[in-house]
Amino acid sequence: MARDQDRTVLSVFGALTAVTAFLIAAIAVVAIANKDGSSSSSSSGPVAVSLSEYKINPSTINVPVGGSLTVTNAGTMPHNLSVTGGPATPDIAAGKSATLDLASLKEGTYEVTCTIPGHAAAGMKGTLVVGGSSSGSSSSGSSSAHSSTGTPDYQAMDDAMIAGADAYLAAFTKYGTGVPTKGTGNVLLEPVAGPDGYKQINLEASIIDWEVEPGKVVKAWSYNGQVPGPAIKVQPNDKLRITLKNNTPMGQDIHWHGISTPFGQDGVSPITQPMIQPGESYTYEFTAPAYHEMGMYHPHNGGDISVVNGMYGQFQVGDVPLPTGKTVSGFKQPDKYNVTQAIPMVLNDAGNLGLTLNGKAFPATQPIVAKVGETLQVTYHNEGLMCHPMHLHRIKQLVVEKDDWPLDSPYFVDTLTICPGERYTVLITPTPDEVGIWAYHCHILTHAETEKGLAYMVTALVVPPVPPAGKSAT
Ligand SMILES: [Cu+2]
Repeated sequence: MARDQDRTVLSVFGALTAVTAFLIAAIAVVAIANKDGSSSSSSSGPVAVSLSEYKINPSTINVPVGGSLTVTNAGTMPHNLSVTGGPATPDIAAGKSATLDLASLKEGTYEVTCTIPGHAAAGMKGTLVVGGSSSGSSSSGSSSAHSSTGTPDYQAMDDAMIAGADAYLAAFTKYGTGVPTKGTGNVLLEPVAGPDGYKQINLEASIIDWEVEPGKVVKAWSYNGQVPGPAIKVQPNDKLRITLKNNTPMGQDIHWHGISTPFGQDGVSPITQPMIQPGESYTYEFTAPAYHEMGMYHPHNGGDISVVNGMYGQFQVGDVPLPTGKTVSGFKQPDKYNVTQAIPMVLNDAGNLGLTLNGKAFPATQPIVAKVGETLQVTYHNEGLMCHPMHLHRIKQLVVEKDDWPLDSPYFVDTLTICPGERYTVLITPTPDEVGIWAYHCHILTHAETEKGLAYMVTALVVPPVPPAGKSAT
Protein backbone atom coordinates (compact mmCIF):
# COMPACT_ATOMS: atom_id res chain seq x y z
CA MET A 1 0.00 0.00 0.00
CA ALA A 2 2.79 2.40 0.87
CA ARG A 3 4.40 1.55 -2.44
CA ASP A 4 1.16 2.16 -4.26
CA GLN A 5 0.87 5.49 -2.55
CA ASP A 6 4.40 6.29 -3.56
CA ARG A 7 3.56 5.34 -7.10
CA THR A 8 0.46 7.48 -7.01
CA VAL A 9 2.50 10.41 -5.85
CA LEU A 10 5.18 9.74 -8.41
CA SER A 11 2.64 9.43 -11.13
CA VAL A 12 1.39 12.86 -10.18
CA PHE A 13 4.79 14.14 -11.02
CA GLY A 14 5.01 11.96 -14.07
CA ALA A 15 1.71 13.20 -15.38
CA LEU A 16 2.71 16.75 -14.84
CA THR A 17 5.94 16.78 -16.74
CA ALA A 18 6.42 20.45 -16.11
CA VAL A 19 5.71 20.33 -12.43
CA THR A 20 8.42 22.74 -11.63
CA ALA A 21 7.29 25.07 -14.33
CA PHE A 22 3.87 24.78 -12.79
CA LEU A 23 4.96 26.26 -9.54
CA ILE A 24 7.21 28.74 -11.19
CA ALA A 25 4.43 29.96 -13.40
CA ALA A 26 2.22 29.96 -10.37
CA ILE A 27 3.42 33.25 -9.16
CA ALA A 28 4.76 36.08 -11.22
CA VAL A 29 8.44 36.60 -10.73
CA VAL A 30 9.02 39.75 -8.83
CA ALA A 31 12.16 41.46 -9.84
CA ILE A 32 13.64 43.01 -6.78
CA ALA A 33 15.11 45.87 -8.70
CA ASN A 34 16.78 48.73 -6.96
CA LYS A 35 14.51 51.65 -6.84
CA ASP A 36 16.63 54.64 -7.47
CA GLY A 37 15.39 57.16 -5.01
CA SER A 38 16.98 60.30 -3.89
CA SER A 39 20.50 60.30 -2.58
CA SER A 40 21.52 61.89 0.64
CA SER A 41 24.46 64.18 0.57
CA SER A 42 27.23 63.72 3.03
CA SER A 43 28.23 66.74 4.96
CA SER A 44 29.77 66.53 8.40
CA GLY A 45 27.74 65.03 11.25
CA PRO A 46 25.43 62.04 11.23
CA VAL A 47 23.40 61.43 8.10
CA ALA A 48 19.65 61.17 8.66
CA VAL A 49 17.88 58.03 7.48
CA SER A 50 14.19 57.36 7.87
CA LEU A 51 12.47 53.95 7.99
CA SER A 52 8.83 53.27 7.25
CA GLU A 53 6.60 50.56 5.76
CA TYR A 54 8.42 49.43 3.64
CA LYS A 55 11.03 51.94 2.63
CA ILE A 56 14.46 53.12 3.55
CA ASN A 57 14.74 56.82 2.77
CA PRO A 58 16.95 57.81 1.09
CA SER A 59 17.42 54.57 -0.76
CA THR A 60 21.03 55.51 -1.48
CA ILE A 61 22.82 56.79 1.60
CA ASN A 62 26.12 58.59 1.19
CA VAL A 63 28.41 58.95 4.22
CA PRO A 64 32.04 59.90 4.57
CA VAL A 65 34.52 57.32 5.86
CA GLY A 66 34.21 57.22 9.65
CA GLY A 67 30.70 58.67 9.52
CA SER A 68 27.50 57.67 11.27
CA LEU A 69 23.76 57.59 10.71
CA THR A 70 20.84 58.81 12.74
CA VAL A 71 18.14 56.30 11.94
CA THR A 72 14.56 57.27 12.73
CA ASN A 73 11.62 54.92 12.56
CA ALA A 74 8.86 57.01 10.99
CA GLY A 75 6.65 53.96 10.50
CA THR A 76 4.09 52.20 12.62
CA MET A 77 5.93 48.98 13.48
CA PRO A 78 9.48 48.11 14.59
CA HIS A 79 12.25 48.31 11.99
CA ASN A 80 16.02 48.19 11.94
CA LEU A 81 18.77 49.20 9.58
CA SER A 82 21.46 46.61 9.02
CA VAL A 83 24.51 46.76 6.83
CA THR A 84 24.78 43.31 5.27
CA GLY A 85 27.85 41.76 6.89
CA GLY A 86 28.38 44.88 9.00
CA PRO A 87 26.97 46.93 11.84
CA ALA A 88 23.25 47.18 12.53
CA THR A 89 20.89 49.12 14.74
CA PRO A 90 18.76 47.20 17.22
CA ASP A 91 15.08 46.97 16.34
CA ILE A 92 13.80 50.53 16.67
CA ALA A 93 10.26 51.06 17.94
CA ALA A 94 7.92 53.29 15.94
CA GLY A 95 8.73 56.94 16.52
CA LYS A 96 12.17 56.25 18.03
CA SER A 97 15.68 56.80 16.69
CA ALA A 98 19.06 55.14 16.96
CA THR A 99 22.59 56.04 15.95
CA LEU A 100 24.52 53.69 13.72
CA ASP A 101 28.28 54.13 13.88
CA LEU A 102 29.92 53.22 10.57
CA ALA A 103 33.54 53.78 11.63
CA SER A 104 34.28 50.09 11.05
CA LEU A 105 33.44 50.31 7.34
CA LYS A 106 36.04 50.92 4.67
CA GLU A 107 35.32 52.99 1.60
CA GLY A 108 32.94 51.07 -0.58
CA THR A 109 29.36 50.24 -1.43
CA TYR A 110 27.21 48.13 0.89
CA GLU A 111 23.71 46.74 0.98
CA VAL A 112 21.46 47.92 3.80
CA THR A 113 18.18 46.26 4.77
CA CYS A 114 15.69 45.93 7.56
CA THR A 115 16.26 42.36 8.75
CA ILE A 116 12.82 41.86 10.30
CA PRO A 117 11.43 38.94 8.28
CA GLY A 118 9.64 40.03 5.15
CA HIS A 119 10.57 43.69 5.39
CA ALA A 120 13.53 43.63 2.99
CA ALA A 121 11.49 41.67 0.50
CA ALA A 122 8.71 44.21 0.88
CA GLY A 123 11.05 47.00 -0.14
CA MET A 124 13.28 47.86 2.83
CA LYS A 125 16.53 47.60 0.92
CA GLY A 126 18.99 50.32 0.06
CA THR A 127 22.54 51.13 -0.76
CA LEU A 128 25.14 52.61 1.52
CA VAL A 129 28.05 54.38 -0.14
CA VAL A 130 30.92 55.05 2.25
CA GLY A 131 33.42 57.68 1.14
CA GLY A 132 32.16 58.01 -2.40
CA SER A 133 32.65 61.18 -4.45
CA SER A 134 29.25 61.83 -3.13
CA SER A 135 28.10 65.14 -1.93
CA GLY A 136 25.53 66.54 -4.25
CA SER A 137 25.34 63.15 -5.93
CA SER A 138 24.57 64.38 -9.40
CA SER A 139 21.82 63.12 -11.65
CA SER A 140 24.13 60.31 -12.67
CA GLY A 141 23.79 59.25 -9.07
CA SER A 142 20.89 57.01 -9.89
CA SER A 143 22.63 55.08 -12.62
CA SER A 144 25.81 54.79 -10.59
CA ALA A 145 23.79 53.54 -7.63
CA HIS A 146 22.36 50.98 -9.94
CA SER A 147 25.65 49.76 -11.30
CA SER A 148 27.33 49.92 -7.93
CA THR A 149 24.88 47.40 -6.54
CA GLY A 150 24.72 45.65 -9.86
CA THR A 151 21.75 44.91 -12.06
CA PRO A 152 19.63 42.19 -10.46
CA ASP A 153 20.93 38.81 -11.53
CA TYR A 154 17.78 37.48 -13.14
CA GLN A 155 19.40 34.20 -14.14
CA ALA A 156 20.46 33.55 -10.54
CA MET A 157 16.94 34.39 -9.39
CA ASP A 158 15.45 31.92 -11.88
CA ASP A 159 17.94 29.25 -10.80
CA ALA A 160 17.07 29.80 -7.14
CA MET A 161 13.37 29.56 -7.98
CA ILE A 162 13.87 26.24 -9.74
CA ALA A 163 16.08 24.83 -6.97
CA GLY A 164 13.60 25.80 -4.25
CA ALA A 165 10.58 24.37 -6.06
CA ASP A 166 12.51 21.19 -6.86
CA ALA A 167 13.52 20.74 -3.21
CA TYR A 168 9.92 21.19 -2.09
CA LEU A 169 8.53 18.68 -4.57
CA ALA A 170 11.33 16.22 -3.84
CA ALA A 171 10.56 16.40 -0.12
CA PHE A 172 6.88 15.93 -0.82
CA THR A 173 7.56 12.92 -3.02
CA LYS A 174 9.82 11.36 -0.41
CA TYR A 175 8.15 12.27 2.88
CA GLY A 176 4.73 13.69 2.03
CA THR A 177 5.81 16.92 3.71
CA GLY A 178 7.54 20.14 2.87
CA VAL A 179 11.30 20.21 3.38
CA PRO A 180 11.47 18.58 6.83
CA THR A 181 11.90 20.74 9.92
CA LYS A 182 11.60 19.98 13.61
CA GLY A 183 8.29 20.65 15.27
CA THR A 184 4.65 20.47 14.22
CA GLY A 185 1.84 22.72 15.36
CA ASN A 186 -1.95 22.37 15.46
CA VAL A 187 -1.86 18.91 17.06
CA LEU A 188 -5.51 18.05 17.69
CA LEU A 189 -6.54 18.20 21.37
CA GLU A 190 -9.97 16.75 21.99
CA PRO A 191 -10.37 16.45 25.76
CA VAL A 192 -12.53 13.77 27.36
CA ALA A 193 -14.72 14.36 30.40
CA GLY A 194 -13.43 13.25 33.79
CA PRO A 195 -15.52 11.66 36.58
CA ASP A 196 -16.90 15.07 37.65
CA GLY A 197 -18.16 15.72 34.12
CA TYR A 198 -15.56 18.38 33.33
CA LYS A 199 -13.18 18.23 30.40
CA GLN A 200 -9.73 19.25 31.60
CA ILE A 201 -7.28 20.92 29.22
CA ASN A 202 -3.70 21.63 30.26
CA LEU A 203 -1.68 24.29 28.53
CA GLU A 204 1.86 25.34 29.25
CA ALA A 205 3.28 28.61 27.99
CA SER A 206 7.01 28.62 27.32
CA ILE A 207 9.67 30.01 25.02
CA ILE A 208 11.10 27.36 22.74
CA ASP A 209 13.52 26.92 19.87
CA TRP A 210 11.40 26.61 16.74
CA GLU A 211 12.63 25.68 13.27
CA VAL A 212 10.59 28.04 11.18
CA GLU A 213 12.28 27.06 7.92
CA PRO A 214 15.02 24.53 7.24
CA GLY A 215 18.00 25.45 9.39
CA LYS A 216 16.48 28.67 10.69
CA VAL A 217 15.73 28.29 14.40
CA VAL A 218 14.09 31.19 16.23
CA LYS A 219 12.82 31.82 19.75
CA ALA A 220 9.09 31.17 19.59
CA TRP A 221 6.56 31.70 22.37
CA SER A 222 4.44 28.59 22.48
CA TYR A 223 1.61 26.64 24.02
CA ASN A 224 2.69 23.05 24.76
CA GLY A 225 5.86 23.46 22.71
CA GLN A 226 3.96 23.88 19.44
CA VAL A 227 3.43 26.69 16.95
CA PRO A 228 0.52 27.03 16.45
CA GLY A 229 -0.55 25.61 19.81
CA PRO A 230 -2.78 22.53 20.05
CA ALA A 231 -5.96 22.74 17.96
CA ILE A 232 -8.57 22.45 20.71
CA LYS A 233 -11.94 20.95 19.83
CA VAL A 234 -14.78 20.70 22.32
CA GLN A 235 -18.51 20.13 21.98
CA PRO A 236 -21.41 22.51 22.67
CA ASN A 237 -22.35 22.65 26.38
CA ASP A 238 -19.10 20.98 27.44
CA LYS A 239 -18.02 21.90 30.94
CA LEU A 240 -14.40 22.98 30.62
CA ARG A 241 -11.49 23.52 32.94
CA ILE A 242 -8.46 24.92 31.19
CA THR A 243 -5.29 25.27 33.24
CA LEU A 244 -2.44 27.45 32.06
CA LYS A 245 1.02 27.03 33.56
CA ASN A 246 3.09 30.12 32.82
CA ASN A 247 6.71 29.29 32.12
CA THR A 248 7.40 32.54 30.28
CA PRO A 249 9.02 35.64 31.81
CA MET A 250 5.89 37.71 31.15
CA GLY A 251 2.47 37.87 32.80
CA GLN A 252 -0.02 35.71 30.94
CA ASP A 253 -3.72 35.32 30.38
CA ILE A 254 -5.73 33.56 27.64
CA HIS A 255 -8.39 35.28 25.64
CA TRP A 256 -10.87 32.95 23.93
CA HIS A 257 -11.20 35.08 20.81
CA GLY A 258 -14.64 34.59 19.27
CA ILE A 259 -15.86 32.17 21.93
CA SER A 260 -18.81 33.12 24.14
CA THR A 261 -17.64 32.96 27.74
CA PRO A 262 -18.77 34.68 30.94
CA PHE A 263 -17.10 38.07 31.53
CA GLY A 264 -14.82 36.72 34.24
CA GLN A 265 -13.39 34.12 31.85
CA ASP A 266 -12.67 36.49 28.96
CA GLY A 267 -8.95 36.40 29.68
CA VAL A 268 -8.17 40.11 29.71
CA SER A 269 -5.88 40.79 32.66
CA PRO A 270 -5.96 42.88 34.75
CA ILE A 271 -9.65 43.59 34.01
CA THR A 272 -11.32 40.19 34.12
CA GLN A 273 -8.67 38.33 36.11
CA PRO A 274 -5.30 38.85 37.76
CA MET A 275 -2.29 38.46 35.52
CA ILE A 276 -0.82 34.95 35.73
CA GLN A 277 2.69 35.63 36.96
CA PRO A 278 5.75 33.75 35.70
CA GLY A 279 5.84 30.34 37.37
CA GLU A 280 2.16 30.46 38.35
CA SER A 281 -0.80 28.41 37.15
CA TYR A 282 -4.37 29.53 36.66
CA THR A 283 -7.54 27.66 35.74
CA TYR A 284 -10.35 28.94 33.57
CA GLU A 285 -13.72 27.31 34.08
CA PHE A 286 -16.70 27.82 31.81
CA THR A 287 -19.36 25.97 29.89
CA ALA A 288 -18.90 25.97 26.14
CA PRO A 289 -21.66 27.72 24.21
CA ALA A 290 -24.70 25.65 23.26
CA TYR A 291 -23.94 26.13 19.56
CA HIS A 292 -21.00 25.91 17.18
CA GLU A 293 -18.34 28.60 17.38
CA MET A 294 -14.97 28.83 15.66
CA GLY A 295 -12.47 30.80 17.68
CA MET A 296 -8.85 31.10 18.55
CA TYR A 297 -7.00 31.39 21.81
CA HIS A 298 -4.09 33.68 22.54
CA PRO A 299 -2.73 35.93 25.28
CA HIS A 300 -4.29 39.35 25.65
CA ASN A 301 -1.54 40.80 27.83
CA GLY A 302 1.60 41.56 25.83
CA GLY A 303 0.18 40.09 22.67
CA ASP A 304 2.42 42.30 20.56
CA ILE A 305 5.26 40.09 21.81
CA SER A 306 3.78 36.73 22.71
CA VAL A 307 1.13 36.36 20.00
CA VAL A 308 3.27 37.39 17.06
CA ASN A 309 5.99 35.06 18.34
CA GLY A 310 3.69 32.06 18.26
CA MET A 311 1.18 31.92 21.13
CA TYR A 312 -2.02 31.13 19.29
CA GLY A 313 -4.21 28.20 18.39
CA GLN A 314 -7.60 27.22 17.05
CA PHE A 315 -10.42 26.79 19.56
CA GLN A 316 -13.44 25.11 18.02
CA VAL A 317 -16.80 24.32 19.57
CA GLY A 318 -18.77 21.70 17.64
CA ASP A 319 -18.71 21.11 13.91
CA VAL A 320 -18.93 23.77 11.21
CA PRO A 321 -22.44 23.63 9.68
CA LEU A 322 -22.08 22.93 5.97
CA PRO A 323 -24.33 24.21 3.15
CA THR A 324 -25.49 20.74 2.08
CA GLY A 325 -28.04 20.72 -0.71
CA LYS A 326 -27.81 24.48 -1.33
CA THR A 327 -27.19 25.93 -4.77
CA VAL A 328 -24.32 28.39 -4.83
CA SER A 329 -23.74 30.46 -8.00
CA GLY A 330 -25.54 27.75 -9.97
CA PHE A 331 -23.59 24.88 -8.45
CA LYS A 332 -25.70 22.40 -6.50
CA GLN A 333 -23.95 21.38 -3.31
CA PRO A 334 -23.99 17.71 -2.34
CA ASP A 335 -26.46 16.35 0.20
CA LYS A 336 -23.45 15.11 2.11
CA TYR A 337 -19.88 16.38 1.89
CA ASN A 338 -17.09 13.84 2.18
CA VAL A 339 -14.99 15.98 4.55
CA THR A 340 -11.77 14.05 5.07
CA GLN A 341 -9.63 16.77 6.63
CA ALA A 342 -10.33 19.87 8.70
CA ILE A 343 -7.20 21.98 8.67
CA PRO A 344 -6.44 25.13 10.64
CA MET A 345 -4.41 27.59 8.55
CA VAL A 346 -2.94 30.14 10.93
CA LEU A 347 -1.42 33.20 9.29
CA ASN A 348 1.33 35.25 10.93
CA ASP A 349 3.66 37.90 9.61
CA ALA A 350 5.58 39.36 12.53
CA GLY A 351 7.85 38.69 15.47
CA ASN A 352 10.61 36.13 15.24
CA LEU A 353 8.46 33.83 13.11
CA GLY A 354 7.75 36.35 10.38
CA LEU A 355 5.64 35.47 7.36
CA THR A 356 4.38 31.97 8.07
CA LEU A 357 1.57 29.48 7.52
CA ASN A 358 1.00 27.34 10.61
CA GLY A 359 4.33 28.41 12.09
CA LYS A 360 6.41 27.45 9.06
CA ALA A 361 7.77 29.32 6.06
CA PHE A 362 8.24 27.82 2.59
CA PRO A 363 9.82 25.34 1.90
CA ALA A 364 8.90 23.97 5.37
CA THR A 365 5.16 24.53 4.83
CA GLN A 366 3.02 21.39 4.72
CA PRO A 367 1.54 20.53 1.30
CA ILE A 368 -2.11 19.49 1.51
CA VAL A 369 -3.38 16.43 -0.33
CA ALA A 370 -7.02 16.22 -1.37
CA LYS A 371 -8.36 13.46 -3.60
CA VAL A 372 -11.03 13.99 -6.20
CA GLY A 373 -14.39 13.67 -4.47
CA GLU A 374 -13.03 14.59 -1.06
CA THR A 375 -13.78 17.86 0.63
CA LEU A 376 -11.12 19.73 2.50
CA GLN A 377 -12.26 22.11 5.22
CA VAL A 378 -9.76 24.89 5.84
CA THR A 379 -10.15 27.48 8.59
CA TYR A 380 -7.97 30.55 8.29
CA HIS A 381 -7.00 32.45 11.42
CA ASN A 382 -5.05 35.68 11.12
CA GLU A 383 -2.86 36.16 14.21
CA GLY A 384 -0.52 38.64 12.52
CA LEU A 385 -0.44 42.37 11.85
CA MET A 386 -1.38 42.51 8.16
CA CYS A 387 -4.17 41.33 5.87
CA HIS A 388 -3.31 38.38 3.64
CA PRO A 389 -5.15 37.52 0.41
CA MET A 390 -4.92 33.71 0.31
CA HIS A 391 -5.09 32.48 -3.25
CA LEU A 392 -5.59 28.89 -4.36
CA HIS A 393 -4.96 28.18 -8.01
CA ARG A 394 -7.74 26.68 -10.14
CA ILE A 395 -9.88 25.10 -7.39
CA LYS A 396 -12.54 27.37 -5.96
CA GLN A 397 -12.81 27.97 -2.25
CA LEU A 398 -16.39 27.91 -0.98
CA VAL A 399 -16.61 30.33 1.95
CA VAL A 400 -19.05 28.83 4.45
CA GLU A 401 -18.26 30.67 7.67
CA LYS A 402 -16.96 34.07 8.76
CA ASP A 403 -15.64 34.28 12.32
CA ASP A 404 -18.28 32.41 14.33
CA TRP A 405 -21.09 32.78 11.87
CA PRO A 406 -22.10 30.15 9.34
CA LEU A 407 -23.13 32.04 6.19
CA ASP A 408 -26.72 31.92 4.96
CA SER A 409 -25.29 32.64 1.51
CA PRO A 410 -22.00 30.87 1.04
CA TYR A 411 -19.90 32.13 -1.86
CA PHE A 412 -17.04 31.00 -4.09
CA VAL A 413 -13.70 32.82 -4.24
CA ASP A 414 -10.29 32.15 -5.66
CA THR A 415 -8.71 34.68 -3.32
CA LEU A 416 -9.85 35.34 0.22
CA THR A 417 -8.43 38.19 2.26
CA ILE A 418 -8.11 37.50 5.96
CA CYS A 419 -7.27 40.47 8.17
CA PRO A 420 -5.94 40.40 11.75
CA GLY A 421 -8.36 38.78 14.18
CA GLU A 422 -10.54 37.31 11.42
CA ARG A 423 -11.41 33.68 10.76
CA TYR A 424 -12.94 32.17 7.66
CA THR A 425 -13.80 28.56 6.95
CA VAL A 426 -13.78 27.39 3.33
CA LEU A 427 -14.52 24.10 1.58
CA ILE A 428 -12.28 22.86 -1.20
CA THR A 429 -13.67 20.00 -3.30
CA PRO A 430 -11.46 19.02 -6.26
CA THR A 431 -13.17 17.69 -9.37
CA PRO A 432 -11.65 15.14 -11.80
CA ASP A 433 -10.39 17.89 -14.10
CA GLU A 434 -8.60 19.55 -11.19
CA VAL A 435 -5.88 16.92 -10.75
CA GLY A 436 -2.54 18.62 -10.29
CA ILE A 437 -0.19 20.36 -7.93
CA TRP A 438 -1.67 23.76 -7.32
CA ALA A 439 0.09 26.71 -5.78
CA TYR A 440 -1.64 27.97 -2.64
CA HIS A 441 -0.22 31.21 -1.32
CA CYS A 442 -0.64 34.72 -0.03
CA HIS A 443 -0.99 36.96 -3.04
CA ILE A 444 0.99 39.85 -1.61
CA LEU A 445 3.86 38.79 -3.82
CA THR A 446 6.56 39.80 -1.37
CA HIS A 447 4.90 37.42 1.12
CA ALA A 448 5.35 34.57 -1.35
CA GLU A 449 8.62 35.22 -3.07
CA THR A 450 12.06 36.74 -2.72
CA GLU A 451 14.98 36.98 -5.09
CA LYS A 452 15.79 33.47 -3.82
CA GLY A 453 12.54 32.07 -5.18
CA LEU A 454 9.35 30.95 -3.46
CA ALA A 455 9.30 31.89 0.22
CA TYR A 456 7.20 32.43 3.31
CA MET A 457 3.42 32.03 2.88
CA VAL A 458 3.39 29.43 0.12
CA THR A 459 2.18 25.86 0.15
CA ALA A 460 0.69 23.48 -2.41
CA LEU A 461 -2.61 21.67 -2.82
CA VAL A 462 -1.96 18.27 -4.37
CA VAL A 463 -4.81 16.48 -6.14
CA PRO A 464 -3.59 13.02 -7.16
CA PRO A 465 -4.78 11.41 -10.39
CA VAL A 466 -7.89 9.26 -10.13
CA PRO A 467 -6.93 5.53 -10.39
CA PRO A 468 -8.39 3.74 -13.41
CA ALA A 469 -11.77 2.12 -12.75
CA GLY A 470 -11.57 -1.33 -11.18
CA LYS A 471 -8.33 -0.58 -9.38
CA SER A 472 -8.41 -0.11 -5.68
CA ALA A 473 -7.93 3.45 -4.61
CA THR A 474 -6.25 2.50 -1.40
CU1 LIG B 1 0.52 38.07 2.98
